[in-house]
Amino acid sequence: RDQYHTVIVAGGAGFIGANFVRNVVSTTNWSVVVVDKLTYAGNLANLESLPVERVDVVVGDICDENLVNSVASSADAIVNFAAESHNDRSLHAAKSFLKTNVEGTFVLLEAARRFSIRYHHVSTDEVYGDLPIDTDEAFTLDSPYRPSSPYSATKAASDHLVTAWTRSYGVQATISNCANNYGPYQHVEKFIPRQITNLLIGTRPKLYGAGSNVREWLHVNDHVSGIMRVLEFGRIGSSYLLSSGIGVSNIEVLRLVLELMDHPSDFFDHVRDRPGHDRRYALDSASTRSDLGWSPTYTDLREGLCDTIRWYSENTNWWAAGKRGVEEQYRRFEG
Ligand code: NAD
Ligand code: TDX
Repeated sequence: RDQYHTVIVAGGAGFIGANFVRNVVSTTNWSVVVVDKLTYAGNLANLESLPVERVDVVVGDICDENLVNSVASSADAIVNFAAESHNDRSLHAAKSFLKTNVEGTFVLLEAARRFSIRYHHVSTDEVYGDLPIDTDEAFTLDSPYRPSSPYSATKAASDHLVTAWTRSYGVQATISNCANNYGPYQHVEKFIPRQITNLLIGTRPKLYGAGSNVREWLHVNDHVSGIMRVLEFGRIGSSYLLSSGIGVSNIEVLRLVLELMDHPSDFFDHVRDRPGHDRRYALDSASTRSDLGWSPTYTDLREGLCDTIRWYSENTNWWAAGKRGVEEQYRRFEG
């Protein structure tokens, strides 16, 4: 951990980035420079009550070379969480996904190259595409990249840039590909917080199609601890798969949320399915676990969901203002 003094956290005002910054402040003595454009998904409230002498916030775009170079010149590392992250949005307006996810990664890599600093790229299991529902197969580091959505195609492209910049220019980079996250500060457009907050305002949850699609759920704290391990012990040029082994269908997740929030198990609506909807994600994280000595602390989805439901119940001010706009947008998406 002593290898870093000042770390740039791109996208540090978003869901996972903000949880990462909080972890850095409480477990290291690094200084953090958050670079965040504050899109609809970025929220300074996510960084509230952190010590100003440890966390500097620069509001700006990772595609802005001058800005990135000016912060990178006095940093030891860049950890990149900045992205357009929502599949449904990417199906309606992909351009900002190309811009931020691909061009933004290029700009950060060029800065890492110019100033010879460490770069860590936060990516997703979705780069591998999907798996059949009725198998127990899981993706490994040898699985081919086969992204299906505009979002995942741009994440795959950005991973390839990282690999190429390491090989061609010797950039000191690593990648982590993580399963679906849940936990505090997740935007209410995403599946779990959308349904929790629907129930808190008395609206019926919305399930795409039959709800048989399977996601592997990792608590955000465990994602953050995995990235910390990669920063500390990761081998340059390597990718790491971060996952929980907790693969659950959407309808099962929803039934658990309904049960934990004291609603009948049929209190939800089936809505139009997502076009091209990936069937199942699963990662084999055995090599990451043994190489980095990492494992998730949340091994029970019920416990993680209980904590998450409590957080959204106790922090209505954090999400209430944005909820109506998100649901209006979904009504347009869902036709
Ligand atoms: P998020 O949408 O909650 O946050 C993204 C942040 O990036 C926001 O603060 C936003 O303002 C910022 N941002 C967007 N465009 C920017 C730009 N051009 N310049 C600077 N900042 C910009 O996303 P998240 O869920 O926290 O995801 C973070 C990263 O983790 C993404 O790269 C995503 O692909 C990856 N990931 C997410 C999950 C998940 O389940 N949420 C799983 C695996 C990987
Ligand atoms: O209202 C909903 N109803 C529903 O059934 C929403 C918002 C989603 N769903 C389904 C679609 C997916 O099968 O729930 C599942 C999870 O949906 P999202 O929360 O949109 O996540 P997903 O598309 O799986 O992608 C997430 O994990 C991988 C993150 O958003 C990505 O950033 C990450 O790369």
